[in-house]
Amino acid sequence: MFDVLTDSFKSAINKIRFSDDEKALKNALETLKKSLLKADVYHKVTKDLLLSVEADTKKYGIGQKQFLRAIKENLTKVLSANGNQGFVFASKPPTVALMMGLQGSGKTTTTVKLAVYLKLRKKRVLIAACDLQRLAAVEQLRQLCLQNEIDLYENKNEKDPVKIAKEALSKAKEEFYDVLLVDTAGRLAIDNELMEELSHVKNALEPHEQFYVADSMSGQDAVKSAVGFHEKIGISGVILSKYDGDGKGGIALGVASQVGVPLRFIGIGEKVHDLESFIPERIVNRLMGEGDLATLAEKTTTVIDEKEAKAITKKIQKGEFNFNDFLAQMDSVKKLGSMKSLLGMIPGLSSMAGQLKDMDLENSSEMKRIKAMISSMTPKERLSPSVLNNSRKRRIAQGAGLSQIEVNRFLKQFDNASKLAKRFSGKGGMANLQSMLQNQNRNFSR
Ligand SMILES: Nc1nc2c(ncn2[C@@H]2O[C@H](COP(=O)(O)OP(=O)(O)O)[C@@H](O)[C@H]2O)c(=O)[nH]1
Ligand SMILES: [Mg+2]
Repeated sequence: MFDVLTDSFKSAINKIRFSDDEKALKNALETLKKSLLKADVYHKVTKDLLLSVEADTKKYGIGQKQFLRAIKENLTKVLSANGNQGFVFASKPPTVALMMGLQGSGKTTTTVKLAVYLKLRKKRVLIAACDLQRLAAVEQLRQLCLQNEIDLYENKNEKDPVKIAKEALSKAKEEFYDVLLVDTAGRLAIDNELMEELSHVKNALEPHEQFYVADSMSGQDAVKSAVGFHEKIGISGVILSKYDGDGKGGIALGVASQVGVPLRFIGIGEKVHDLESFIPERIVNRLMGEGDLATLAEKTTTVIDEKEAKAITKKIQKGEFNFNDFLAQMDSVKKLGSMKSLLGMIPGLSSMAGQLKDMDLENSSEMKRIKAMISSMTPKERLSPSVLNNSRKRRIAQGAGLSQIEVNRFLKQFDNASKLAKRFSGKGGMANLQSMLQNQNRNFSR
C-alpha cells in the first residue's frame, strides 16, 4: 500500500554509499525531494523533512546507515502528532466515537470497518444511525451491519439526530457495550448547518474520539477540510479512506503535521476488512521496506484462535492436514485482508507486494473451483485425502463440473502444499518461506 513512497526512499538511500561526502548527500536529498513531490507529499512537509534529514545526517556523519537513521527518526516525527494511536479505549466503557466527514468520504463504510476491526478484537460494538439527511443512508448502514453481524441502533420515528445519538448512548450504557460508533450526516462541502448539527450531537454525547474520515482521492482538499473540521468542531484523529485508489499515497505523510492530530487508520479497499491502523513507528518500517511483523502478528492473532493454531500445526507436522482444515484456514486468511497488504508486512517480501496484482483470494476463479471440488467430496474424503482413487476423482470432477485433469492438478497441489507446510512448521519456517517466495518471484519476473 505504500509502494510509491517506499520506492522514493529506496532510490534516495541507494544514492549514498557506506561512507560518503556532502556531494553524495546532496544528490540523495535531491532524489528524495523529487520522488516525494512526485508522490504528492505536500511541499512544505517535504521541505521540512529534507532539512532535518540533512542536518541529522551531517550530525551523525555522512553514510548510508546514518542517512537511513535520519530519515527514519524524522519521518517518525512527521507522522506523529499529540494524541492517541490506533484505537484507544476509554477507562470507563462505552468508548464513544463520533464519525464525521463530507458526503461520500467513506464515513459509513469506515464506521462498519472499525466495528468489524473491534469485533475481531473481542469488543462489543454498537453503531448509531445518525445520518438522517439521505434516505438511503440508514438502509445502507442497516445492510452492512446485518452482513457483518454488528448491532445497530436506529429510530425510524425520530428526525433529530441528537435525540437518536442520546438514545443510542443510553442503550450502549445499559447493555454494557464496549464501544459506540456514531455515523453522522455529511455535506458536499463544509456548511454552517452541518457544523451546527455535528456540534449538537457532539455536545450531547461528549465523545472520547472525534474521527474525521477524509477521502484520500481528493488530495490536499481532504487535508484542508480536516483542518476546517478541526477548527470548527475539533477532531481527535483522521482516518484516510480510499487509500487504495490513490496511486501516489503522499497524502498520508502530511496529515499529522498539517492537521495537528494523528492519522489513526487507513482504509485500503471497499471490503470491511480493508482497514489498517496507522502506528508511526511501524509505518516507518514499512515505508523503508523493512516490513511490520508487529502488525502482522497482531492481525493473525485476531483471526486465528491460538488453540486452533496449535492444533493445526500439530496436524500439519503429522501429515494429517485435510480438506476441512484447508477450508477453515482459507476462511481465516480471508479475514486478514488482501494478500498484497499482508506481504508488505513481511520483512524482505515487501518489495514483492508491489509487483503482485491484488489477488482476491476469495473471488478468484481458482478459489471457486477449489471450493466446488471440496464440496463434491464426501465427509470421509475431506478427512482423509489419501482415499481418493480414480473412480472417486471422476465422481468429484463430475460433481464440480470440472475435468479430471483439473481435479488431479488440485490434488497434487494440495499434496505439495501440505508437504511444504510440514517443512515450514518446524524451525526456520519463516526463512524457508522467504527463500521459496523469492525463488518464485524470480521465476515470475523471468
Ligand atoms: N476503494 C475504496 N472504496 C471505499 C473505501 N471507503 C469507502 N469506499 C467507498 O466509497 C463510497 C462512499 O462511502 P460511504 O461510506 O457511503 O460514504 P459516506 O457518504 O461518507 O458515508 C462507497 O462506494 C464505498 O464503498 C476505501 O477505503 N476504498
Ligand atoms: Mg454515510
